[in-house]
Amino acid sequence: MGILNVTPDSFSDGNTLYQAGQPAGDKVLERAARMVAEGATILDLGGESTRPGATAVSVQQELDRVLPALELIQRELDVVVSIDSSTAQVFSEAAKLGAGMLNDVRALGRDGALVAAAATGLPVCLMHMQGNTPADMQLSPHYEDIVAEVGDFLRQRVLACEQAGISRDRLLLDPGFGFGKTLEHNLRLLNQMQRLQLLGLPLLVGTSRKSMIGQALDRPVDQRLAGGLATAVMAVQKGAKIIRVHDVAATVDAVRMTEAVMMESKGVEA
Ligand code: 7PJ
Repeated sequence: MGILNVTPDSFSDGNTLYQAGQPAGDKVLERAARMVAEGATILDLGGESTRPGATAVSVQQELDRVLPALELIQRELDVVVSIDSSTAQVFSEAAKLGAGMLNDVRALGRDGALVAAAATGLPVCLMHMQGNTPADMQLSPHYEDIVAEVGDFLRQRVLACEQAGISRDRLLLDPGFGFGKTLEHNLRLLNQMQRLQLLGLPLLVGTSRKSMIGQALDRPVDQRLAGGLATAVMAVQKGAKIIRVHDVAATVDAVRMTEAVMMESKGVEA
C-alpha cells in the first residue's frame, strides 16, 4: 500500500504535492503512477494530517482535497484506492466515486462513521490509537500490556462494526504504530505482533518513516528507509498482509524476499 497524502502539512511528503495551497493534479498523478509502477496494489489517499499536534481540517476541506485526486487516479490508473479518513461524508462520497477500501485511524469512532462505512459495502481497516485525537495522543501514553490492550480495543471495534452491519470478512486490523505510543510501546508491539493474529483478521502495518525509527536509530525523516525495511520484514514475518509505505519499490523487494524465504518449506520456487 503506497501512501498518497494530499495534505499541505504531511511531515514526509504532503507539501511536495502542493502548489499555491492546492493539491496539484499532475504531481498527485505522477506520484501515484510511480508507486503503482513500483508495485503498489493499493494507494492510501488521505486529506487529513494525523501526525501529533496536527491542525484539524473541515469536512469540506477534506472533500476538496480527496475527491479530485480520487477521480484523477480512478480515471488514469488501475489500482485500488483506499481512503485514509475518519469522516462519514468523505467515506460516502469517495465510495460513490469508486474507492475500494476505507482506512480509519479512529476505527470508525467519529459520529456517523460506522453507519456511513457500513452503507458503502467496502472493506474497512480499523486502527488502534490511544487518546481520542492525534492532537493529544502522544501526551502520556500508558499501558499495562500493550499488545493485550490493543487487541482488546480492536476486538471491541470489530463487535461495534458487526452490530452496525459490517461483517467480519470486510475488516482489517492495524495496531497503529506511533499513535499514542512511546518508542518502547512501538517496539514491543512489533516484537509481539503475532499475538494479534489471534483475532483472525488480516493485519495492516504502517511504520514508514515514523518517529519510532527516528528514535531507535537517531535518524531524521529522510534517512529512515533501512530502518523502515527492517520493520516491514518483521511485520510480514509476524503476519502482516498489507504494508503501508512511502518507499514502494524498496519495500516490495524486501517483502518479496521475506515471502520467498517464508515459503521455502512449502516447496515454492522463487
Ligand atoms: C497510519 C495510517 C497507520 C493506518 C497514518 C503516517 C501517519 N493508517 N495513517 N496505519 N498512519 N492504517 O503515515 O506517519 O499506521 S498517517
